[in-house]
Amino acid sequence: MRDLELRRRAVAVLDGNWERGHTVPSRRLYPHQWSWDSAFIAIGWAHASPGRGRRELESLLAAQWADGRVPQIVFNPAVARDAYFPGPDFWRSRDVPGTPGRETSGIVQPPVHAVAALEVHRAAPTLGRRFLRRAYPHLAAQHDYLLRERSGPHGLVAIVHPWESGQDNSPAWDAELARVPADVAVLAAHRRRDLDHVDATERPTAADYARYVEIASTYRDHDYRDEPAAHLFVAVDPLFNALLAWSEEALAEIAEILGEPSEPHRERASALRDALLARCYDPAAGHFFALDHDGTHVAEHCIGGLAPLVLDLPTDVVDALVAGITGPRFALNDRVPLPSYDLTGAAFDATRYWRGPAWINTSWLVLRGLERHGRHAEAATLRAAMLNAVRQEGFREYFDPRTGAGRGVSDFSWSAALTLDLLATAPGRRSSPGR
Ligand code: 9WN
Repeated sequence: MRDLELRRRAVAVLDGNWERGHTVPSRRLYPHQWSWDSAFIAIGWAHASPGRGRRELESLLAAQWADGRVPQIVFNPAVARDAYFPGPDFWRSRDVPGTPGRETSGIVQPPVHAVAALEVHRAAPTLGRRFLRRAYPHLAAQHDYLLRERSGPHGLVAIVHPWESGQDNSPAWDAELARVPADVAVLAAHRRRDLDHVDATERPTAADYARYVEIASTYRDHDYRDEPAAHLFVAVDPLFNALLAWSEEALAEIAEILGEPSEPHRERASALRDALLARCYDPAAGHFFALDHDGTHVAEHCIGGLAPLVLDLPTDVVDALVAGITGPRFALNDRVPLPSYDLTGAAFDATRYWRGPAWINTSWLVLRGLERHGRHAEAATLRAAMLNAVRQEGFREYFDPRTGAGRGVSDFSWSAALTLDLLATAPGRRSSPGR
């Protein structure tokens, strides 16, 4: 399939998923607005309709809570209340003071929105400046919330639910999750709607779901206050922190465009990068590991541990990460994007969600990192793999990391959106924040 036809199909997917002001990740499985999806989707819209890219981010930011958190899900009132589980009746955001008019979930997702806002601006700078002026205080408040309420003694921001990582059932969370009681009877009161759309072997297990529900309802029962008793799960995700640092770099550029002070953002970006290197990087393994609630390394090689490549890093660290990408664990090739988890790892599962399958968004982040560090040969190979996967299988949610077979839902928005970005930008010619 030629590039032009692939582009046409990608735009058609986004068009089909556009829902008056936002884009659903998937019509069937995810019929509302999701936080980090919207950031990736806006990056895609920047190449097809910058106006929609702006609206995508603005509709998400309009659902920001008074404390600054940008919620993981903004529920569409026009969609049946039980179309997705957990839905608005589970999260009960209306019961919490300081929440917006729209119903939302009470947790967050990786903060890559300032990067997206900058890219949307660059696509149409004249109108984009007014957009940046409106978005900037929201994006700054989003980061302030995370740094104020979620940062720990390690200088990194914690996630309090696996869903906050966006890599829901990654083996990085197994040990921390095992501390939460898995009472599958909890699920009897609810109906998992995901299993209506996707084979159970591709989704998290019932035990994992029971724990997800337990963690979320405990947080809800504390009115989503970030106090120790509200959190049954606490972990540090290198991807989440790398994206926060990258977004701080983007905020610095946005501040410069608007004539605001940029130095505080650059300082925060450097402090996060230094803390990632000090606390998550393991020189012997050549990988960034997640931390458990005690700040101990979780020695699992997950794709999130490659995400700090989007930041400035010492050359020896970049060399080690690239060796990991090209070695047996992540096996870079030009047919299938990067696995979400170590192909040689004990917990590897080629089919189940974030325990092996290849996802377009995480490969795209690594691609941006490789480009930042001038690793053009590896970047070109990864770009070829991503394009090959969507050409062969369509805009699937994820792919078998060994065969490339499509998994999860079809017509998945960020797979289409980031394909538009790949097609729009010649390899090695980008200007991400920090370049
Ligand atoms: C829970 C929407 C989201 C993505 C996540 C992905 C999946 C939800 C789910 O879908 O998570 O947020 O129901 O499994 O793991 O990264 O944002 O596409």
